[in-house]
Amino acid sequence: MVNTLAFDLGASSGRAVVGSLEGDHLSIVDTHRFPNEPVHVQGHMYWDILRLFHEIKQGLIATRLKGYTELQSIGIDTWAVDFGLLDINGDLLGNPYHYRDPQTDGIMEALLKRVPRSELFQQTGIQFLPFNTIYQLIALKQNHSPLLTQARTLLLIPELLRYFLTGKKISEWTVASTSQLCNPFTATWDHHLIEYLELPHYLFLKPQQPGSPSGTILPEIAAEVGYCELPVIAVAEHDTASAVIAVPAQEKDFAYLSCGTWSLLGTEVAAPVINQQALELNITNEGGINGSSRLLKNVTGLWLIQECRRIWRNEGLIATYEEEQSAIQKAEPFQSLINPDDPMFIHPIDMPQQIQKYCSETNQVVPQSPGALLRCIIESLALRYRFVLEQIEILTQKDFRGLHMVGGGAQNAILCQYTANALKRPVWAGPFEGTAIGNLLVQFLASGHIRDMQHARSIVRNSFSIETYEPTDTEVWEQAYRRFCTLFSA
Ligand code: ADP
Ligand code: LRH
Repeated sequence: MVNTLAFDLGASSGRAVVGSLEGDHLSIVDTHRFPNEPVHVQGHMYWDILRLFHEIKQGLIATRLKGYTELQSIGIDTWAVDFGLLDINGDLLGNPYHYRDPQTDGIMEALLKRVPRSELFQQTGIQFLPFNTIYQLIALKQNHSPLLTQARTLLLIPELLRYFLTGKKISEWTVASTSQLCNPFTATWDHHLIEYLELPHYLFLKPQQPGSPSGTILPEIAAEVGYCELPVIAVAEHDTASAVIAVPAQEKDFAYLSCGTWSLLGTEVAAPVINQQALELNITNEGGINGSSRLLKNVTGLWLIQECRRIWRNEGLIATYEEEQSAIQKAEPFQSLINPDDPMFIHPIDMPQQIQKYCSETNQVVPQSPGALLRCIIESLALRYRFVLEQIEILTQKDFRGLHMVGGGAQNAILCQYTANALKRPVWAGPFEGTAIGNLLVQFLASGHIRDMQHARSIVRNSFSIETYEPTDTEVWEQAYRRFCTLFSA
């Protein structure tokens, strides 16, 4: 039996997960969990990066105390696009901004007046999202931020946390690809684009492929946490890339939905799909393992619910997942629908009020109770998934038999069922810890305990239970879908 450790940090929470591989069976144990709560200061929104690093050290201590004294390696994956800047001494400059920080408001639109959208897509293959690294850097430049003038190195969040552990500055491809500053064919930074934007070219280190060795934890950290000589692997450090690796698909062509704060829906392809249609559909081509591309679309996901929860918690309403599920079931179906990707949902102060505003402005019934609001969100998400899946099918000329759903959101039974209904196809839910499992699998691939991706996915099928949701009520859902498309000319 061989043990490895994954640190998997999503936008809402983080965890340390030990993976034990015995033959073709992988078992996982959570050794530490912690919330990831952004901090608002003077009109800005930051990640609490030092607290997150502290939690990683706590995770190492907790793992050792749970008896895992021998670890073959560790790896870190996190959300994408955000970064830290290091000065000439290798010290972190400032606190990394959260991708929902308002500093990028209007930046993408302004850049697209200077650079044709088609050209930027041709060069990078990345979906136009207002918070991509490219727009964050332009915002810093426009604000004459001393951070940028002082910076010598840019590290994306998983790279930064790995650097804190090892002292080594190494860029990793899957997460670098999300910046919208890379060429997806050469798997490195697009230096022409960087020069054109007058960004300092020396900030960007050549990205390494997932599975690359990245040193060992620093001696002082080893002493603090009680491990020595612990090797660190640059896994597929973008959490979504890790999630895709863990999809338990048997067939070569499959559709997945990585369901957490975001809903990432797409397929794995051998080469980037960059054409007029992909541009019009605003699809992304992020870097995957073994030179593959992740052709997918970012759909605003459970963020909508997380933000309602935050408001309701302060009002003492709805506290558990069970209460949520029962409130949804009691609410009237298809009263009001929203387009989850409307920009007004990126960072509202009060999500329930924002949804009510949206419904009122689109002349629909305004949902009042938490149950009505949740039902409106879940139905709208399921319908949006159908729209995006059909877009991906048009682009790839493929027909998918069903949808693999991984991530925390795959535990939401109503969401899984409604998605199956909307798609008129089965949904296969699980594993729920997809991102952490993908992280562990890359470590076992790097050590040679797993042969290749087919072997990796067969291990996932062999080790974790998958729940199947068959479609029901398809006629009502078909009508709702037609209404959804008319409402948003989606
Ligand atoms: P991220 O990586 O973006 O932080 P996760 O994959 O950890 O997201 O998923 C977290 C989300 O999954 C939660 O916000 C919640 O909405 C949903 N979730 C987790 N467990 C359950 C559950 N038992 N029932 C319903 N939803 C759940
Ligand atoms: C999901 C995710 C997604 C990115 C977003 C910023 O956690 O990494 O793939 O687009 O966060």
